[in-house]
Amino acid sequence: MQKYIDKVRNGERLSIEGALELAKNCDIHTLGELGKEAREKRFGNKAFWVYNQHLNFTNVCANACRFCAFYKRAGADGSYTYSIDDVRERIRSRAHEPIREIHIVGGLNPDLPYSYYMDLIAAIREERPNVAIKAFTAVEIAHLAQHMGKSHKEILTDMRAAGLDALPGGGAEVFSPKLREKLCPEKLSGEEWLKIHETAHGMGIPTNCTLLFGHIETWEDRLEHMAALRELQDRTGGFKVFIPLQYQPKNNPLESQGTDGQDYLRMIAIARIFMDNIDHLKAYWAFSGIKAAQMALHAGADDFDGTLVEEKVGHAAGASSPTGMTVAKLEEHIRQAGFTPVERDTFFEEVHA
Ligand code: V47
Repeated sequence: MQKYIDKVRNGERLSIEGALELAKNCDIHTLGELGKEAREKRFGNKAFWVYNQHLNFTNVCANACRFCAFYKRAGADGSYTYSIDDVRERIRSRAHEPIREIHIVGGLNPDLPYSYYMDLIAAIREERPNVAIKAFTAVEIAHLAQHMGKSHKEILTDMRAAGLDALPGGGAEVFSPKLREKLCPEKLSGEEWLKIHETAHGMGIPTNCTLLFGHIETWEDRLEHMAALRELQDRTGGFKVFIPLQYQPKNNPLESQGTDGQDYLRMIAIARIFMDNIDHLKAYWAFSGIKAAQMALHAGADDFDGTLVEEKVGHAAGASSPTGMTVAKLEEHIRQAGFTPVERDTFFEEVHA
């Protein structure tokens, strides 16, 4: 074990084997310290946040993922899809706020035409010419490619022409084919998810990446997933941030109780030291809870996400954090944890208002 600790301290890359040894056997204090040292080397005492607005445009979804409590079948009670006018209204309702990013994720609604995706982006661009639009995951790109007979690149080209700036990291779940068979058999494969992100990177479109953890996966599955992301990042450099998404266990058919605080901190520390080529690591307070996210800043995370307001995916599955936060609160939580809040944009450039 000591040889792996030394490797991390010397700035050397960890193998999957080394990361597994630390993840399973290193005490939490040493592991947290390694994560904290690595984040301090890059960012000192800074903790980043973004002024963003979430938009979950539909909960209708053709993929019945077993971990998901957000999706509804078309026509089912509680199902919804925003019209383009609804979207405009939601964007206008916060026009007085200095929002820098609109983050858009939703279900895979098979009734939405190709034009909906382009019109949604274009409408937001018209309402808010200066925000960054981070919209749709690889799941929608794969679906549209299949149904329109277009390539991933053609779809991303159309989206970019409409105003798309970046892709969120959702839909990655866990890449292991065996686990995907159990968790989300209808969803695109891990291989296709990676291909779509590689295509986006090749076009100069930055993307985020995620791992859904804390359900039925093992540390081996987590490391295999992170190794695939690290390998792609070596080739493209296009990932802006890695977000470990802590599984929320309520209101879904997956029989897992979810994970605990120590496992969350271990995940953050291992992500920081294993994924040495992805600069930023997000403590996503909406899923982890605010207190755990504050602790995550001490274990390797450097980003506290943003103001959100409309977070439906995690909350449908029992997340008990607020669904949104004022800038004052966000900064207070970061300061309370002992860090200096720094506003950033979607591309992780610091914003000095
Ligand atoms: O892909 C679904 C996850 C993701 C549950 O890129 C669940 O900045 C936990 O992608 N428990 C969508 N997670 C959210 C997403 C995201 C969120 C925040 C920031 C960014 C970013 C991206 O939510 C899905 C899935 O992995 N999810 N159900 C659940 N029960």
